[in-house]
Amino acid sequence: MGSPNYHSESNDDDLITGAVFSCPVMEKFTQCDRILVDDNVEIYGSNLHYQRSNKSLFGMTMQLTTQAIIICAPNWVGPDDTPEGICFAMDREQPTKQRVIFKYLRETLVRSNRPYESHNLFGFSIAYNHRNNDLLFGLPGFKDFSGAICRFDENLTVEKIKLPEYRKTTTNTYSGYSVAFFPLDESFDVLLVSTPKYLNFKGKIELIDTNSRQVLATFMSKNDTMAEFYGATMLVVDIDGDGQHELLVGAPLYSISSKRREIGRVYVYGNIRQSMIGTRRLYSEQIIISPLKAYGGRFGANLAAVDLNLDRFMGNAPFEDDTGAIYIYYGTYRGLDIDNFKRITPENIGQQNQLGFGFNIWTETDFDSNGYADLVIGTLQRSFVLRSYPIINVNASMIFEPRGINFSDVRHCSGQRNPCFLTTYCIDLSSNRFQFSKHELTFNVIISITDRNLDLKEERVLRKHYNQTIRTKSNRYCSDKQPVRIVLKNKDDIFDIITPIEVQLSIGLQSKQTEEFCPHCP
Ligand SMILES: [Ca+2]
Ligand SMILES: [Ca+2]
Repeated sequence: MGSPNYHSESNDDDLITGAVFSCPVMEKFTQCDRILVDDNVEIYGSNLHYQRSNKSLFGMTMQLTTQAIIICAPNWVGPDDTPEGICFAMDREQPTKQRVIFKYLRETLVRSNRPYESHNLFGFSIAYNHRNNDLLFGLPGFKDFSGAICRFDENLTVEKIKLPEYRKTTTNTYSGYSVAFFPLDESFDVLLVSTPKYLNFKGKIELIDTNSRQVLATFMSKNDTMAEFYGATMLVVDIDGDGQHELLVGAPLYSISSKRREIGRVYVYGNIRQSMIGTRRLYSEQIIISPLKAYGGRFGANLAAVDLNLDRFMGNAPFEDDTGAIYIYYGTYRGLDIDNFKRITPENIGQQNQLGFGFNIWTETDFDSNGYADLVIGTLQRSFVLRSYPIINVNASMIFEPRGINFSDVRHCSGQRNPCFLTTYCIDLSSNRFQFSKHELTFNVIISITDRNLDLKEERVLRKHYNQTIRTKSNRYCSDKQPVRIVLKNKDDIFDIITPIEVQLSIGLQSKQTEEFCPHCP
């Protein structure tokens, strides 16, 4: 866990050093160990010795590689008082066993005929390529904040990647604010770099071929707004599972009016590979606007992918309603399902007074080894681990007997004089991982008759709701042995007997048993 504004009270020199903690999530009592970085270690490739600096933002960015944990302090100030940034490669298994401290070599630049050292902000963003063991770093402060990117291979050999020069002034455009690798095919990766303040905050993202140094594609924000900080975040993920990756881009400062400022939106691009052949723009673009449109919510300030239902998926997190919320969208073979999402707020997990829930998300660890990656959700003060369980798809059907209501026919009504009808419902369950025969599920089933007249205090036709708890170890449950009798009011008590009735079946999984729920899945 990174804590970039950590202020150690035992500090002699009273610095905001930042800190990173290693926390055993599955232990009963969580005691986190601080990963300390020794001063005076030689910085790789230089004869300088590392000294910590105030407000270095140590722990702001972290990246796991095959062998190491990379932790960066992008605002670290070196000997010439410029925030150049520095990174640390720790052993993945033993983080306290420090390996290498490295940074981008300082470059002396010239402004108004005077030389100055560039504010690199090295390590502000990181991406990792598993196939080549390459690390990509953003340096958005380089050269008067025009920004730069560089790549390190596993031997820490640096390659500066030249970004295209723009004709207009490029200072303060922040190229490298976010970086990513994009797998073009099975063996070839290209780079994505965002420039969120390009053209006065309009923002753009470039897809760059590192061999030919060519820009293969450019993505830009829509013309309907200014300063939405397009490219603050990027996510490369195969949403529809066709083997080709899609790109998601966060624009968290998107505003629609002065009352709905900084609500945020996310762009989803598909068909990227095809659009690079020829000159025509062929990629598809879809936009998800912050569902709540809450002032200052900053939807899209963070993006993460997790295969929760083992069926392609993406999660997404903003600052919303003061406390924040995360949104989970499901990927289907037809693309992202924009309409059906899950919103999780601190209140949903019994936590009040949190600030910035979703400020950060980690989705790469399955802590309880149940086959499902769990979510670590950061706030401004704490982190929460949300355990993931197998997703069960529910399909329900109902049949009615008789098909129409005859008020004078009370044959099925068990001696009562009220009109009634019988219904049989079936619930079909399916899941990629859940073994129905091994674990009992408890459902609460409610049958009600919805009434569209919301002003009405009492039910129009129904005498009482039907409510039942079902326990099953099967993937199908039917009430056919015991059809449900729905008893209606007497005809004289129903003021509207013409409007057809709608019967609603709601099925809720009882969550009381979460501890036992699929303990050894799969
Ligand atoms: Ca795809
Ligand atoms: Ca898990």
